[in-house]
Amino acid sequence: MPAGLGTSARKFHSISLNRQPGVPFEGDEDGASPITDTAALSAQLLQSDATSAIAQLQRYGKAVPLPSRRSDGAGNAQRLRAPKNYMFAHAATGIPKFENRIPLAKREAVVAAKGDRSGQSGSGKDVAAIDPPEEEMATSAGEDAFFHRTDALGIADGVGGWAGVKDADPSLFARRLMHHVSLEIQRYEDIDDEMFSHYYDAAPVDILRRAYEFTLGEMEALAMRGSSTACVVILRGDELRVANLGDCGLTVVRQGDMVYRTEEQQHSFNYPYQLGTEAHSDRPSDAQVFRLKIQKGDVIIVGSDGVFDNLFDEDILEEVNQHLPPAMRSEGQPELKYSTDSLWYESQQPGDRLEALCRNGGPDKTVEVAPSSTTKVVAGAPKLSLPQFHIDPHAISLAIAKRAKLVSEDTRYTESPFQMRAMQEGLYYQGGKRDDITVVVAVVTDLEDSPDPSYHKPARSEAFKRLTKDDLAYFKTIMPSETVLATAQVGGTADAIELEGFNADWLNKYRGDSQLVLRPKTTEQVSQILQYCSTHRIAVVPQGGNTGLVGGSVPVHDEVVLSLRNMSKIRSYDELSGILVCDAGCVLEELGNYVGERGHVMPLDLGAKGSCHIGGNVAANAGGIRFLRYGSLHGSVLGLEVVLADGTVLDNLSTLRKDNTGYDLKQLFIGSEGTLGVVTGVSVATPQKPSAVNVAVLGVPTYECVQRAFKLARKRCGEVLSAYEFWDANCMGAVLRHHELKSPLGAEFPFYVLIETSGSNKEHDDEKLGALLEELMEEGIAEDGALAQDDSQIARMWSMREGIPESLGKTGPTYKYDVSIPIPVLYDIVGDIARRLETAGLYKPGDATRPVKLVCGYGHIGDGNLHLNVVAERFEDRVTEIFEPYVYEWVASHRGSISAEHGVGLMKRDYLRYSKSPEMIAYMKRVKDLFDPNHILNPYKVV
Ligand code: FAD
Ligand code: 2HG
Ligand code: ZN
Repeated sequence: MPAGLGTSARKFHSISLNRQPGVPFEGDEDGASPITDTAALSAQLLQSDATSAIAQLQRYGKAVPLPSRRSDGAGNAQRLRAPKNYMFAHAATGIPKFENRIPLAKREAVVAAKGDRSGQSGSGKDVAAIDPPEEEMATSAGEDAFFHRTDALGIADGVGGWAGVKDADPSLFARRLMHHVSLEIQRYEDIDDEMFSHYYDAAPVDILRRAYEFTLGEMEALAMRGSSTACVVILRGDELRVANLGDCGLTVVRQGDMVYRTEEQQHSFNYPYQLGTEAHSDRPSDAQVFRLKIQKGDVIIVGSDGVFDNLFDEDILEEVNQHLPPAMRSEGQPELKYSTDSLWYESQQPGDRLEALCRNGGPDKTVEVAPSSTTKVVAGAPKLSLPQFHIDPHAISLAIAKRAKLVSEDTRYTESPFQMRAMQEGLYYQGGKRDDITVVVAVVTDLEDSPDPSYHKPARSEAFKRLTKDDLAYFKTIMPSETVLATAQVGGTADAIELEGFNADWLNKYRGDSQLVLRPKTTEQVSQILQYCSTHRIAVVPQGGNTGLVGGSVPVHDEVVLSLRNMSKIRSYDELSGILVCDAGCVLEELGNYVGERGHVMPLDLGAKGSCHIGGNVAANAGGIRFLRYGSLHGSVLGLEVVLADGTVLDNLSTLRKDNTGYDLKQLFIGSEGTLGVVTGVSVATPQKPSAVNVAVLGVPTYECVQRAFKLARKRCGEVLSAYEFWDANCMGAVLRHHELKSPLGAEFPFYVLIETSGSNKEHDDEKLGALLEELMEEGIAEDGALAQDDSQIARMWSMREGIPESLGKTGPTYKYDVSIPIPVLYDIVGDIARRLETAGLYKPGDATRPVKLVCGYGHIGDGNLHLNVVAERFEDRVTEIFEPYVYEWVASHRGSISAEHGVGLMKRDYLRYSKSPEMIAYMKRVKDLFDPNHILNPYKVV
């Protein structure tokens, strides 16, 4: 450790000080770097002794003939049975320092070139002869590049010192390097590839070498230059294999403590080891190469120096800890526990020396490691064994990247690792280091777990095109640029954080990775978008207010989000008939206010009214609290304007109440959840606003009394009864805890009921409701009751009921089952599930240490619709397994529906058979094929 830094409480990547000449240094072109000597650099480059990249390419592939899997029978078969325990749940965030700084024309040339990679070689400047595959496997964030897979991670940091050098493009170099690394890794999975039989032998340094040769060949073919640092990580079984060259880095956090991180390889200050076109003094074989034994739940962070120059290890650790479940956080203060004892090391070859493996001995410490046949025993045994957990790698990568970005932009920040090192070198430097920031995060999870443990995520369909900047360029020609939100990955300038609200759902359970959000303003734009997407097979997720509860409104992978929020005009309103024609993106509450001022009400109402769109309501066929009175949207919607997958506009915006001319196609789109077309306009009949509304809340002793009260309410007030809702004591507890509301009743009850009447004769309604309440009390069906005296009391009673989902969400991650079951047995399932969870030891009422905190039921009992909610510590398989498919089986056995009103989305796609026969599902698929033959609309959802 350099003198003077040992006293600091904060740690950072250290550097070795053995200078080697011949390669550019890591300068910072915006002048933030203390060293900028590009003239000297150019001179060095011009003199450098470059090996012919083409020659390297030609050598590649022939050099080491590998035995095929088949010819290597027994030995390999045994190897293939070796433990293959873990995989990564992975995500990445990249924030470029500047926008669009990469010379695009040059990048384009490489990407446009087509050919067969295997056995190909570049030749001179003939771009067409180089051989990138169809798709880029790596993503650029400024001059950083990265990729992430379930078994590998990689980061390259294009060296900034090339600034001002003619034909230099370090960003391109870094990206192509990572692209080829990713392709090399893929080869181990291809049974027809010779590497297949070497799956367990894969070594990142070899992968890096092969990728480097390809990259050199490409750069030479393009007559371009660049260099990059690199960190390549692969996972085999429970072993992490790392090749780290230069100033990227890797860190391992285990149960809240940082147990490992790499050292930087620097020739001298700000001058990292690097691979480059004319910088051959450093080679892949110079990389630090090591293996680590990892455990389930380990969080692996691979970052560019934009992270490690701006964040101290403690900062990173703090961010990680905030995203760990409480049981996995460090006990007490998180610690930096770098130690040879905390991990297992294995050398690649017996006798290898692994340099600077652990920080506690100082930067130059060399650790002698055991030969590969033996391993060092872990001293710090795991604190606890957690078979299941939920850690969100996306949230961690975002948090670290954002924090590094904040520091990097703060020129007055006095304590960045870069600043400390510069000062140590005797260079005055203040603040963070402005740089591209890339953070790839992997959470180690069981192979059999899905990459995101909270739900089953279907694999990305390779039938869909991955977006390129050409696609982005097209969209910008058809719609205003402010309506296009794109990240650097697809050639845009938005931060990933800006897309967060479109990628994550209301429950924070489902999360996609879209890099492009389109917010058209007109039907014509929607049509052009879809026409283009159909032609190019680009997957699209229509999105309204994103309040859906079944994972239908967010992308699963990288689908384009087509948000309707910019289409929010009322097109016409007929005050006589009450027929409203409006854009799909109108917010339900705003429509309610609009028609309310004109003496009408929307035929539907629900707790998410402040955010959800009428188009989303139609697409989801939402039910809500007025269903009892006004029925389904299948009745209220008079017409729709829908854009089909191929861009065809189906204009069926009828304002006719009666129209019996053939098939009623609009009905197909109501409840189609964005899988058949994009709703752009809605015509809906709005009923007359009732002049007399009464609301009462009752305290009820049993579920049987809830039913008896309903029966009596229909008998006594049938013609004015407009809502009958119920909820249990657990729901009430959550609402009172999280809302500023007081119960209108004097005591607590096992169940609560809300009765609403809506009519036109206040006296008559008051009288009827009053008589009903009296009777209910007299019969002992209700034990207490309160009748709202004015509109504000009415509103408060309703917000008690409507606030339940939000209150439960504040209590913890919530599993939601929305089922239709015959009313007599409707609540049985709540008790049943609670018992199952108790038997499994996961739940005990009142015991906050259990993984499940609350099991509760509420809903629209008048419609036979129960909302069974289970609030847990986190979404995890061992909890999910208790009720899936149990709930669906239970519902099917009572001939109920597994989705009363929320839809199928992603959540229930695999369970549709519990409510629909094989024949019906087959016909649903045929309808899908008819309207969307390429299946670009909301893929992976519904059917
Ligand atoms: P989104 O959530 O954005 O999308 C829902 C589905 O429709 C997705 O599959 C999406 O792809 C598709 N979609 C959206 N817009 C379009 C479009 N223009 N064209 C084609 N497809 C589109 N639901 C009920 O049924 N009853 C309730 O009482 C109820 N209460 C809720 C209370 C809360 C607090 C919350 C958060 C949700 C509630 N929901 C309820 C669930 C939800 O279905 C509704 O909020 C609403 O219908 C969704 O509308 P949205 O605009 O948010 O659509
Ligand atoms: C409601 O009725 C909604 O409040 C949401 O349909 C139900 O969150 C739920 O389970
Ligand atoms: Zn509901």
